[in-house]
Amino acid sequence: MDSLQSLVALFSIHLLVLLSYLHFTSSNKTATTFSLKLIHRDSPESPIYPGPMTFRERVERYRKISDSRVSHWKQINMHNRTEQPNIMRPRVTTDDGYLYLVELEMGDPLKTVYVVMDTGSGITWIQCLPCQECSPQKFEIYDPRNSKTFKKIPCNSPICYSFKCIDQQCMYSLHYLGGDSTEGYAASETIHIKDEQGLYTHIADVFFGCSIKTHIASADNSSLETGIMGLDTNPLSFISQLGSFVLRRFSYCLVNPTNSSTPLFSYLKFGDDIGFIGGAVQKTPFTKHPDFPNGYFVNLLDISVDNKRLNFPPDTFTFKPDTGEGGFLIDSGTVLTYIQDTAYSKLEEEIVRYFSPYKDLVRNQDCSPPSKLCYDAPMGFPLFPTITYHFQGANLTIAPENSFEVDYEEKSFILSIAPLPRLSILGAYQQHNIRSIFDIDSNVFAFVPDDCSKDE
Ligand SMILES: *[C@@H]1O[C@H](CO)[C@@H](O)[C@H](O)[C@H]1NC(C)=O
Ligand SMILES: *[C@@H]1O[C@H](CO)[C@@H](O)[C@H](O)[C@H]1NC(C)=O
Ligand SMILES: *[C@@H]1O[C@H](CO)[C@@H](O)[C@H](O)[C@H]1NC(C)=O
Ligand SMILES: *[C@@H]1O[C@H](CO)[C@@H](O)[C@H](O)[C@H]1NC(C)=O
Ligand SMILES: CC(=O)N[C@H]1CO[C@H](CO)[C@@H](O)[C@@H]1O
Repeated sequence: MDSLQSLVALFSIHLLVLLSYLHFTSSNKTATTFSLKLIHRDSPESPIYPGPMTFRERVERYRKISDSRVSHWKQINMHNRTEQPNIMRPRVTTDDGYLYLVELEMGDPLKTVYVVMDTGSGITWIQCLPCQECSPQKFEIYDPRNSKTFKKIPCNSPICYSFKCIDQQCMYSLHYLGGDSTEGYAASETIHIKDEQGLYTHIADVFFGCSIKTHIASADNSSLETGIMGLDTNPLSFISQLGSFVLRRFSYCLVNPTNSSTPLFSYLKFGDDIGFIGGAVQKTPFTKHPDFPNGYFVNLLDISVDNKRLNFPPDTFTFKPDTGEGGFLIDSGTVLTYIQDTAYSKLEEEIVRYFSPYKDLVRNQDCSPPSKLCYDAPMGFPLFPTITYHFQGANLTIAPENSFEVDYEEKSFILSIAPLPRLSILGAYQQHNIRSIFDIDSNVFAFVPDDCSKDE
């Protein structure tokens, strides 16, 4: 990690140089604000829409995704790694991977690409033609030879300080934990962002990785993303590049994909476009995790079930350098919430205690993994508890439908929280219908309940 940290320091020094490299052109709209359409991968709007699914099929799919995504966390001891990935991130997968796609228009002539929104990684990349080794993808691979605004990053550019110069070409290479990887040219393109009136803001020279060698173990022809939009605090991430133009602030509101009556898209918003400054917004500072210096960690102090505090010792979730344990990550790319196993059992016990008076509930030992707690319940059982995360200076109360996945057909429900060694992660399922705001300059994570299906 030392080398990664010094890399970050190096990046920071060159950040000002980097920012002056970007320029916005827009005469009709201020460039300090914009939104991109955010589409759930299973939405009819999604280019990889798998077709209609029953509630059970959806839930099973999310569990499969979630479990494989974090399975890599379980295998590693942060302080005794044999793998040396430069990204501490579960694998980049297709089916086993991410959930929310960002629709991005780029190049001249303009092309639409879909990238996965990932608050847990930094560098944005897409596959480019001609590939040496392309991973199969359902829609057209980006061909930079057809774009007038595509540029390769020269080796003497500050951006290239962190990459390698090979045959006078600036080449990036990212190795994800779990073995997946992407390699290619460091490049830049013009990104076009359309507002509701159809007017475009053009952002020239946005750095991205143009992958010509993509290795994704589980890729197949049917369920395919082109790449990743990295939104962590790495100085080369999408949000860091837009930097002061958008006040280094972005926000999303995740629609609940299990509720098929809602339109399954919302917006990834930057800068002023975040809009509301309501009184109910709560804020907690980001904290640092030395193993993930660019990740969005917050300080979790305690958890309540049905407003009853579990009274965890105050340092339960803080990072402990001696053991490498602790930390609470806000992540858009993991489905379920994971609570470090030492604390998970106490949480589960309290939820079991909450349900114990209801004699018509039957605990089912055969839960869909990775969940450990599920019940058979009579039709219409209405009495689910809220779960509250008590952060430093803020309480995030999760509505019951985001903590318990209820299957009305099967008359059963499952807890959307599972145990994990070492680390805790707030996953996408518990973030449904919450506007989450990442304000890097102010160093705060802010949130407020919202109806994401009404996002505009
Ligand atoms: C580190 O990992 C290696 C190989 O997996 C193992 O042999 C060694 O005992 C481990 N060391 C510690 C301190 O856990
Ligand atoms: C994927 O598509 C390629 C080219 O269209 C084809 O050759 C290959 O057989 C397909 N693979 C599967 C698993 O369908
Ligand atoms: C589905 O969404 C609609 C509209 O937001 C809401 O009224 C309804 O309660 C939701 N249903 C479930 C099962 O969450
Ligand atoms: C969070 O909830 C606790 C009660 O469990 C309360 O004492 C505290 O004031 C709340 N904090 C905020 C910032 O609302
Ligand atoms: C760059 C651009 O789109 N400029 C337009 C701004 O709006 C005026 C009037 O609506 C147009 O005439 C410009 O072409």
